Amino acid sequence: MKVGVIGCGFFAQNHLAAWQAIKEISSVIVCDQQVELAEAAKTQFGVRQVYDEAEEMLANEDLDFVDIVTTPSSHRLLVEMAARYGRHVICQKPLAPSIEDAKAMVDACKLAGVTLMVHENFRWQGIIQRAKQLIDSGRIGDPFLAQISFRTGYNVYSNQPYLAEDERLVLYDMGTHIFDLVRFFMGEVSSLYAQTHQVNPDIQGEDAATVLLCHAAGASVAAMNYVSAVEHDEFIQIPIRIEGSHGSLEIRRDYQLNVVSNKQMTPYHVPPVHYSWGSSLGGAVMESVVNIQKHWVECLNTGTEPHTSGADNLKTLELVFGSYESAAKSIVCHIR
Ligand code: NAD
Ligand code: 89V
Repeated sequence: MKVGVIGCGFFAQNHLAAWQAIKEISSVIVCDQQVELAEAAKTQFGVRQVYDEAEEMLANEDLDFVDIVTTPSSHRLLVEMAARYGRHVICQKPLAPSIEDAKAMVDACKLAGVTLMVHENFRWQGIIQRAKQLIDSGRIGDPFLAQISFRTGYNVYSNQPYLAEDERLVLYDMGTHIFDLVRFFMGEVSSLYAQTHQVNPDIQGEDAATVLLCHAAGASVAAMNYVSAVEHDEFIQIPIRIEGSHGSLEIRRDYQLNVVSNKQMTPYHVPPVHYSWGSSLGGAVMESVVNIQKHWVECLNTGTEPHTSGADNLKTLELVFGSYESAAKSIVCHIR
């Protein structure tokens, strides 16, 4: 398969390294408005061709799909451009700055008959996949409570300086990951109540948020911040605790996964698959990027809908924007 990668910045390095590791990918073309970044990608990843304009690449290259790794303000333009050229398309999270934009993108891809997947990769970390397998096997019975936290003091602004300028920060950037995990483990959300805070005075948006989410059978508590001062910073690992009718499951730091089933505890150690090129964000990220991109290739080969399709991701984005509404008005936001 031939992929056209649009955006050769910070996170694209992980996408490009992962495409090299996937045998079905025969050719990678790159595009970046900052053409020097595209040229750097050509050198580092053995890319065949370089562009600085997406439309020129789409017009000149017979691509099987496009992989968009730009920041959200350009996502709608680029997704709809790929759809116009009849190209299947992956787009990084957050899909769009509004639910209306996101719905228009999903509709444009459906109308064009192309597949849209959001590169929402946290659920593709090996330890998350293992946890889901154990829960689906019935080891803890029926889940009724999830506690999912992503709290770190890691300087996220060093690799992603735009985050310090975003008026909407942790719910928009991290909530898209956490709410996808909430839905992955607990199902769809009926209502939510959110509170946000700005702790760091040197940024524009909220850097701390706590959200209570209600499901048909239980509740989730999602806590996220980019400002924690803790003894063991677990950055990019996600402490999770799921409680069920017959037991509980807990993901702890150092890739430890403990299951209590009918009062018996079974420990599992689920470290990420190691990839030689690694990722500045840690091994679990690299593993998740390879996994979601392999999933994408399998979906194209079998004609099946990706787990985090554009249509599916609308339900996650509803929780992001619903959380902002809830926090702004101090109300319970009813989702469906
Ligand atoms: P970045 O700013 O480092 O890179 C984006 C690149 O896209 C830039 O080089 C820019 O020149 C280029 N670009 C922008 N618009 C373009 C256009 N119209 N045509 C061609 N090139 C264009 O951003 P980043 O930190 O790599 O983040 C990119 C996306 O990845 C964001 O949406 C971010 O939220 C997401 N991200 C995801 C993860 C994850 O999946 N875990 C981690 C970090 C970032
Ligand atoms: O993973 C991400 O989406 C990044 C983060 C700062 C969390 O690493 O934005």
